[in-house]
Amino acid sequence: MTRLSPAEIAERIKATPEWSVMGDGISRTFQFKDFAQAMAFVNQVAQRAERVHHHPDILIRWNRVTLTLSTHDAGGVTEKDFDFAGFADAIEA
Ligand code: H2B
Repeated sequence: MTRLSPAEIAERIKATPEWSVMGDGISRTFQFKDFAQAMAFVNQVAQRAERVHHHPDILIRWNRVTLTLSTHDAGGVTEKDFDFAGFADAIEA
């Protein structure tokens, strides 16, 4: 999996407008009703991460969950990260 260039990321992120570039990755903060809802989301993210062997950084702060996605093996953002972002957007909805 090859790392996307900054121009490719800028183009690709238009399809996932809630996400922004953060260092070597892409990041989004999701907000929920309460901690239990936030954890239910995190558990779905964790199951997917194990299934696809792609693991976001996860910051949980009561009803907010920040996911940061990058592909360590590639040293930056790849299509895998955008795939995962799309999945997270879909389960949040
Ligand atoms: N997660 C993320 N975010 N990036 C990776 O490059 C990565 C991973 N590599 N999870 C996976 C595990 C790799 O180490 C295994 C062997 O597939």
